[in-house]
Formats: sequence, C-alpha cells, structure tokens
Amino acid sequence: MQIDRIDMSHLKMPLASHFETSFGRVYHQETLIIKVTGGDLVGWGECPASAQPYYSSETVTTAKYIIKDFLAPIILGKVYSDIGNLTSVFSYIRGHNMAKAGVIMALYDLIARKRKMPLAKLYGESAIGSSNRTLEGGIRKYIPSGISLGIQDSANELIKRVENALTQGYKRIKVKIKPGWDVNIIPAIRKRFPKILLAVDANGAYKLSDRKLLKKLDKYNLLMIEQPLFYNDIVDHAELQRELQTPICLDESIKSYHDAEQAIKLKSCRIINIKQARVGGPIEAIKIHDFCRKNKIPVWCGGLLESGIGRLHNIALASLPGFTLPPDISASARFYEKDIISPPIALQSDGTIKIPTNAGLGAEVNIKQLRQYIVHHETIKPRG
Ligand code: OSB
Ligand code: MG
Repeated sequence: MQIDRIDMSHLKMPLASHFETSFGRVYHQETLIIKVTGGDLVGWGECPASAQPYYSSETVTTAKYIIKDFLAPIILGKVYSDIGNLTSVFSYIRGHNMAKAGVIMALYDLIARKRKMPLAKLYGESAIGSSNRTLEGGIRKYIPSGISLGIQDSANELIKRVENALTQGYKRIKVKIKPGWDVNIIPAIRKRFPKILLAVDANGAYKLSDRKLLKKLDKYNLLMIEQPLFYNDIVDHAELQRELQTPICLDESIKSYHDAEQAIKLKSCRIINIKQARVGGPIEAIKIHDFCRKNKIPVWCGGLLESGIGRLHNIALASLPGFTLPPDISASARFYEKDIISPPIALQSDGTIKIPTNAGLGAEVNIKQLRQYIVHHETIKPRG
C-alpha cells in the first residue's frame, strides 16, 4: 500500500512523578507521535526525543524538521509491502536516529496491520535480508519487567521507591547515579535488599580519573554499571572495564551497528542496552541484537520514557531471543497516569508484561487522550 500521508503530533505529557538523571530533573516528557497512512490503514510510531538535547543531540523539534524536509519526501508515495523494502530507506541521511526510528516504527506497525500479524512476530522476521533467521519474535508470551528509578531527594526516599517497585513485582531495579549520589547510596540499598537484581546508570557522569570510586562499586554485586563515562566514548570504557569486575553496559555510546561492532572489538563493555530510538529504529536494533547474540554479549531493551506507542514497539523488540536481561520496560502507570493507548500496559503480579497477540501494536490508540497532550500537529502529504 502506498504511503499517502504522515501526521506528526508533538505531545507534552505530565509525568506521574518527576524523573531525575545526572543531567537533570524533568516533570514532563515531550515526544513525537508519528502516524503513517496507507490506503485505509494506519501505522503508529514514536520518536521520544524529548524537549532538550541532553540525552542525545536530537529534540522533538529537530526531529519534526528532519522528518518534514528529509524523511517524509523519501517515503511519501512509495509502497512498502514488507520490511525488506525498508532495510536502507534512510541510510544516506546521517544521524537523526530518533527521527528515523519514529518513522520506521510507524511503517512496521502499518505492515504488521496489513499482514494481520502481531508486531512482535514482524520484529522476529528477518529485517536484514541475508539472514536466514526464522520467526523468533512473538514466540515468548511475556517479557520480564524492570524499572529505572531516578535520583531522589534522600536515600530514604529512594529506598521507599525500591521497596514499592519490588512489591509491584519488578524483576530488576536500576538506579540512577552521579558524583555525590553513588557510593553513599548503593551500600544502603544493597544492605536493605541483599538479593535483588540491582543495576546502576550514570548517563556519562564520570571520567576515567574517577576509576577508584567506580571500583568501590564492585563490592555490591551489581548486575552492571551503565554508561559510566563520556556519552560517545568506547576507548576509556575499555580501559575501565579491564579494571572493574562489574560488567559495563553501554547505552549512549552505541548509536549504530558499527558502534556495537567497535565496542565489542575493543571490549569496552560486556553488556549492551539496545534502544531502538537511539540507533535509528527496529532494523538497526535487530542487527545489533543479532551481532551481540552471535558474540555472546547479553542485551536488554532500554527505554526513553515512551508513551504506550513506543513502549509497545519496545515490547515487540524485547521479544527477540537475545534479550536475556530484564528491560527498562515498565507499566504505563510508572510514568503516566493516563497513557495514550487502551488498554495501557500493565504489570502482572509475577513482574511480567504480556506481549500482545493481536495485529499491529496490539492496543488501540486512544485518540481522545492523545489530543489532550498535543502542543503542535502537522500533516505532511506528497507535494504537487
Ligand atoms: O539512560 O536509560 C537511560 C530515561 C531517559 C533518558 C535516559 C535513560 C532513561 C532510563 C529509562 O533510565 C527510563 C524508562 O524506563 O523508559
Ligand atoms: Mg542509560
């Protein structure tokens, strides 16, 4: 079916509670919802670029510009009957991975609906052309759920939140760290919860010269230290990994398949956090997954405070077999009182999330709720 139109909805969604990382505290998430229309079918994707260029250089505004001027003209009027036709659609445009990801996710949903198959099944099909991978996605019926907890005003407050998350059933707790909120916090959490799967994420807040402090974290049996050093680095991480017992997991540093290949070659990390938004969408994400699986590097699916739409795409991705560690995919309610899908994503009492089995995303987009959050909307149609 031919792509007739693209709609971009820039949303501002209030967070159920603030979220603080080493680069600051936010009370809202801004995200871009992409809808592609082909004939009488639509597909939905999400570009969770946020309002500020802090996690990555992109913002919702740069993504709108790139989609309108560069990505939309490529896909409008074209026919995408299968994911094979998508393999290199945007490959000659450098960067702007989140903008690309939002559009490709929407095309994935559209193709899944056209073929009347669940998104997870489509993610499980070969996206790489040459691979002889059989249908592996969509075989799992559920994924485990993990939660990422922001920096709090006090250690007690964080412990309360950890306890609450464990009560809800979350299977892995990740806490954000930064200089001044690390070796003074982690021992208290570990002491209180000696057995839990516990990880930390620094979002690039340390330098190699902090190695002594980071080595102190080895005592606390952490599942991993995520992105301790500079957001583009793989060289210093390799040096740090040689000195640490705790596995380093790279997030920000891995923006492409090429980055993953280089990082594994250099032994810069032992684990990779795959966020499809960060690497340019499902196709690149699946390539990284396949490569890591071949090289016995465990991966897990990260998140960027996605609304239900991006979250459902992440669930589909996390259904692939190489995703062996619990993801940052929590219930809708963890971040949003009112999500834009119905039903919202729910956590089962055993700490898992069901992978939808109906066609496409697997939930309805709640247009009325989505409209409540719109700050700007734009429709793009073929020129002339
Ligand atoms: O580094 O993983 C990160 C949220 C926003 C920006 C960066 C990160 C995060 C998270 C995941 O920790 C939050 C989530 O569950 O979506
Ligand atoms: Mg991270």
